[in-house]
Order: sequence, then C-alpha cells, then structure tokens
Amino acid sequence: MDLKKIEHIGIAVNSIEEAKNFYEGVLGLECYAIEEVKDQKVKTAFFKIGEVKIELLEPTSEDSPVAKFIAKRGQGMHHIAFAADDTNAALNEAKEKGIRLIDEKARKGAEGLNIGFLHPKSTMGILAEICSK
Ligand code: CMX
Repeated sequence: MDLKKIEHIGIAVNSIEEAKNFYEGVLGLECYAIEEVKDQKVKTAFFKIGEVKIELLEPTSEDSPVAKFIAKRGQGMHHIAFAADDTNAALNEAKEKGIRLIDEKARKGAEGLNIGFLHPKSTMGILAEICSK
C-alpha cells in the first residue's frame, strides 16, 4: 500500500468546546475548522501541528459510533488516518490481504476527503482510516 503520511489522528471527546481549553488554551494549537459530518453523526474540529492534523470528534447523537466508543472506552484516541493516493485501491488491497473492511468503498468524510475504515479487530486494535483527496 503506497501510503504517504499520517493525515490525522482522531480523538473522541464529549465536548469540543471543553476540549478546546486543552488544545488551544494549553497546547496553543489553533482550531482552523469545525464541520459536522451528518453521515457519521459527529461534529469535528481540526487543529494542525506540522503536517499532521488532530481531529476532535464529538458525537451528535446517542447512536453515533463515537458515542458508542465513549460509552464503552471513555474519551481518547479513536482512529489514525493514513493518506493514500486512492482510497478505493488501498481498501481493495487491504481486503485482498485478508483485512476486514468497515467500508467496502470510499465515502465522503470531513474536509471532502474520500475515506474508508479498516476494522480494529483486523488491525491489532487500532481503527485505521484510509483517506485521499
Ligand atoms: N478503536 C479501537 N477499537 C474499537 C474502536 C476504536 N475506535 N471502536 C470499537 N472498537 C472495538 C470495541 O472495543 C469492540 O472490541 P471488544 O469486542 O474487544 O470489546 C469491537 O471494536 C467492536 O465494537 P463495538 O462497540 O461492538 O462497536 P461496533 O461493532 O458497533 O462498531 C466499529 C465498531 C469500529 C465497526 C464502528 O465504530 C465503526 O464503524 N467505525 C467507523 C466509523 C467511525 O468511527 N466514524 C466516526 C468518525 C468519522 C470521521 O472521522 O469522519
């Protein structure tokens, strides 16, 4: 798989407003975008550090995957997103190599990226996202 870099790290939080006190107030990072991804039932907030982004994920409903994650495991590291040239090609390659996919095909995520997830049960417990422009 020809991955380019870590595009972002997703972090599940109860409240973006509350979390900003840490990311802006303590770490001194700037929140450059807030976007709701209705499909995923999350509100996202983006910060940049070097080439890597941090994406805060706040659930917008009780049946959001992020609400379920927080209820089970608490706030914290939710996923790592790897940048690829072509999300569908990378998903197909992962599938051919026996990895269980959450998304068989890329769909639109925050910032207009084409995204797809690999199941954490196939990846030693890390929810991995593949994304491309
Ligand atoms: N990282 C690591 N493990 C995770 C996880 C995560 N983010 N989310 C769930 N798991 C684990 C659970 O702990 C559980 O493990 P155990 O059986 O050992 O307890 C297992 O995966 C199954 O989890 P579950 O709670 O039963 O939840 P579901 O199977 O209903 O869903 C998952 C899990 C990953 C398939 C689902 O959350 C999903 O489809 N995620 C992809 C979409 C997503 O997360 N969207 C939000 C972000 C959107 C964005 O960035 O735009």
